[in-house]
Amino acid sequence: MTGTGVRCMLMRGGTSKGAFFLADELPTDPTSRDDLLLRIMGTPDPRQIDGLGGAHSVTSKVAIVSPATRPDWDVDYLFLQLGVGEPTVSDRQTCGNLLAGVGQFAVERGLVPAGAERTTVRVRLVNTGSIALSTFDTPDRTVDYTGTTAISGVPGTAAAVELDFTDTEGSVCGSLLPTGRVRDEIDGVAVTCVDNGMPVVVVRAIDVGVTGYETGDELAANTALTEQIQSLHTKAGQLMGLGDVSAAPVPKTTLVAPPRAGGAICTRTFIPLRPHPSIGVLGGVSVVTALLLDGAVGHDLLVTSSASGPFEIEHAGGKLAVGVELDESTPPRVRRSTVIRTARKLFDGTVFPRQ
Ligand code: NQM
Repeated sequence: MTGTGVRCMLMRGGTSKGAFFLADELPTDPTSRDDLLLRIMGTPDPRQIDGLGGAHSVTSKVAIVSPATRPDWDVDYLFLQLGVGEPTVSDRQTCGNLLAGVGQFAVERGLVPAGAERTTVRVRLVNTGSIALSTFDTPDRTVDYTGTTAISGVPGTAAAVELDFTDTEGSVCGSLLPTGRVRDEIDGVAVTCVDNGMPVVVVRAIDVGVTGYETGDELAANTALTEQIQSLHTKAGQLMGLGDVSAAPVPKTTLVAPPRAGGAICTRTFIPLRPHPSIGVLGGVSVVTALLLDGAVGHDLLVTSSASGPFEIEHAGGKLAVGVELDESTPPRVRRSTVIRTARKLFDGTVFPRQ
């Protein structure tokens, strides 16, 4: 396929942007596939100037979609995180933001028929094994991306995409509390390690010497903080059973602080070392799940009037509202998690990879 074009749809999904492919239009061998994707995205040039990537991890993403392997769902979605300055391709996490475009892509490519007004696509997240339902508008049986829903971090409005997750609990690490405890200590700092679809280390901002209200640039400029986050990332990865995570995008670290804009909690997230402009979807769901647990780091900071939300997570770019339904058993179980996103088709055509 080198030198020739590959069919590709560029989509914004939530606050991420990525290249969407049908699996059977890419090489089947993962090594050749990853080599091709690196050249398509322009990695490892930090500017990704010769490819589709946008020089940030939230715009250096790939979704590979294929027909379902079982009748229990409609399509398989494999997410790949491509490095920006490093030639890495990782399948160690999924992405709930790009997921917001998967159902529409499946309809546009003819994998799933559109409903008369609305369509629900059952998507299997190949990276984690869980299933998400994605529901979106299809008036006249065609995908309509236009609408009146605004989400923080994206200018303007678009059609709402409802995402509903089940079986995300422990889907990367094996259990909701992968260390077996609701609270651990790393480098003398109290942390809660959680996995409700995304492995996350929750830390009080004040415990690492910041307020939790800094801008991304201020956090990025704080080299002592970056070193601390790196150490937390590496050691939490071991504690969570993820092994050597030095080149892996997970676990994420989320700093929490009291809300100050009417939300349930204020957050600043690192993916894994660079400040996130907002917060990931499953990252946000995992943080809220942790905060709901008695004894978790930050539990006392959560401001909420309802047991299942929606919980408005304040982040560096605004707010993300998530719903998390827990049952009260011991240990607690997650019934479902929900979030509203928007998505948009940016182009559909042929991409020509760098030689
Ligand atoms: O947590 C960024 C994003 C994500 C992932 C990241 C995501 C999620 O903002 O489900 O969406 O945490 O790497 O898209």
